[in-house]
Amino acid sequence: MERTLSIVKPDGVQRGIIGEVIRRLENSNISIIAMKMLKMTKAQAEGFYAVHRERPFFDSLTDFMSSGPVVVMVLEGEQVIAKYRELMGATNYKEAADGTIRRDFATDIEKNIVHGSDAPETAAFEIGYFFNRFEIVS
Ligand code: 3AN
Repeated sequence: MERTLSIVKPDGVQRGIIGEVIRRLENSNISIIAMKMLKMTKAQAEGFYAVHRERPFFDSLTDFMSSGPVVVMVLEGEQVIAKYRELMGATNYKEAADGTIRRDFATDIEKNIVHGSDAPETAAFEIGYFFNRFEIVS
C-alpha cells in the first residue's frame, strides 16, 4: 500500500472542479483517507515547493498556490502514486493524454488544476506538511 498527496489547486477550486476530481478518484477505486480546505500563505507555498526554489517559475508558482483556497487530500492504494499521476496527466496539459484531469480542464502549464506527489519520499514529506496522524483515517 502506498500513500500520496493530492491538491486541487486554486484554479480547480475557483472553477468548481473539486467534485469532478473526487468523482474521478472514487471511480478509480482510490481511497481518500484525509481531506481539508485551506489557504496557504506565500511562505507556506514556498516551503511546500522548496525543491523548485531554483526554478524560474518558483516565484510565480508560489504566488499562484497562495492566491486562493486549495483542497488537500491523502490518497491510499496499491501504486497510488503512479495511478493518480496517470489520472492527472502530464504537467503540460497540451501533452496530457485524453481523458486526464489536466487535459480536460487545465488552461496553463502552471495553472494545471491538480498536484500529485511524484515518489514515496516526496509523498511522505508532502503529507506531513499538511496532516498530522490524527487527521488521517486509514
Ligand atoms: P507535477 O505537478 O506534474 O509533478 P512538477 O513537480 O515538475 O510537476 O512542477 C510543479 C508545479 O510547477 C507544476 N504542477 C506546475 O504548476 C509548475 N510548473 C512546472 N513546470 C513549469 C513551467 N515550465 N512553467 C511554469 N510552471 C511550471
